[in-house]
Amino acid sequence: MAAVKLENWVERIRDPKIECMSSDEMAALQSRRLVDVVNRVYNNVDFYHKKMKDLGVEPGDIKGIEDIGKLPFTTKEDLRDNYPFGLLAIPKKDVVRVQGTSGTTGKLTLASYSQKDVDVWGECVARCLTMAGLTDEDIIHVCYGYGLFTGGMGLDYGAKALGATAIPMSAGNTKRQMMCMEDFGSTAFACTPSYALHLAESLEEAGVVDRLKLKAGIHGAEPWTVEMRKKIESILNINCFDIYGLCEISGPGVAQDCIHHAGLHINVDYFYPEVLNPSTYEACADGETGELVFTTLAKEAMPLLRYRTKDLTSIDHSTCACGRTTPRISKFTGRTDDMKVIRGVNVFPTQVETALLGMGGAVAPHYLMIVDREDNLDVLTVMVEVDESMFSDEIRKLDALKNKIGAVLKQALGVSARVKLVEPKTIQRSEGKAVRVIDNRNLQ
Ligand code: DLL
Repeated sequence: MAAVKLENWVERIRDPKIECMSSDEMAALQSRRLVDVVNRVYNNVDFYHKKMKDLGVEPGDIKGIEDIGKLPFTTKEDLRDNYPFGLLAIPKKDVVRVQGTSGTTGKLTLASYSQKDVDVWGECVARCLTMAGLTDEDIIHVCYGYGLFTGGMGLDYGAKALGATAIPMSAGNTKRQMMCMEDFGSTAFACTPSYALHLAESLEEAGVVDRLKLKAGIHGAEPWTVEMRKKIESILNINCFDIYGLCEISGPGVAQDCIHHAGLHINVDYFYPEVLNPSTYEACADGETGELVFTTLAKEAMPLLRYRTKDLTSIDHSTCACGRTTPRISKFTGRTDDMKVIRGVNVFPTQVETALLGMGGAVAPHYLMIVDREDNLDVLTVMVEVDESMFSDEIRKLDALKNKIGAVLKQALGVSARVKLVEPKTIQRSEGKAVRVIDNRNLQ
């Protein structure tokens, strides 16, 4: 089945009353919800009661969304300090589910949900699936992990709310994924973009792409580039969408891009976004990059005020070509803690991805960055997979390719990198979030 490209796209909006609401009406809704959530956390969560007292803020000081800047921030460390149930705003018996993330840094972060929280989560994901053109007739192959990680359950709840069929594959066993995808006639699949690429290449290698009914891919949980999206789309002849979320705030479905791919629409009736300058905490203007901060407006079990995500993005409040008025955040370049400072230059793995994919097929978009310190100097090595045919080439040609990649990376990153060419499939494929950087400097 051919992908439905922009020119014959039928726009479906699950909840136009909300997703196309005027900014005044939305601000009024957010204000009502903010006043309510502030009262609930002040009265039920010792941590917030104390934080607000310390700042000299009373619930009565918060009259609407314009007062959000008076509220305290919440950090991942605060969640760890109150692990596992210290931030509950409801009796523990009313918690119906917990989800968590181990993340790349430190201990597990746990989030609790009431039944209403689970329903809202499913609704938000259903809005995203609708944004991707899916309906109750679709068969959604979920190869995100089921378990504490929110990917599997989140997509499952979304498919359920939409009335679509969910296939709970969970992660791993690529051969079985391929068989079920073909046999069950899956029309969409959901997994991390790195695994999507691996699965797409495996399907292509097996020569089964033409027998599939796939039309959409729902990918997120890690940063990925436009070039990577186009690569997966072209192998499978589908449309792919970028879904964002984090377990502290709900899970996948906090935001997603529409067919115009002009930023990710945030479900702002439930999650109030601020993009702040990470050093001054001043609000960034539209288009300016800063740290994304969320306040949950309707969560019952574990509401969070001004949660610092450490994710870097910019915001756009203009109405999108799709008709939605919900503000859009730009595709993520990474987290503040993904960024590596190499010889004083800020480097994100997504820059390497863009550079490699821009080389027109000479190299595969599978890469690993290794940062070492030699003689007090940072050294960046980028391992890059080359095509099988290239590998059998003469050394002279390989050297030329290596030099070319080196030059492209230097241009893209602003810092030189050693390039190590490796054979196809040498770099470990991930079934979940890909590990793109190994920083050995922290061990020395
Ligand atoms: O990754 C939730 C999720 C599952 C999102 C499935 C999308 C699909 P956590 O494990 O708590 O939750 O990790 C959250 O992952 O703060 C971002 O740094 C990163 N992240 C999530 N989605 C995207 C995305 C899930 N689309 C952390 N692009 C977040 C870039 C993303 N980074």
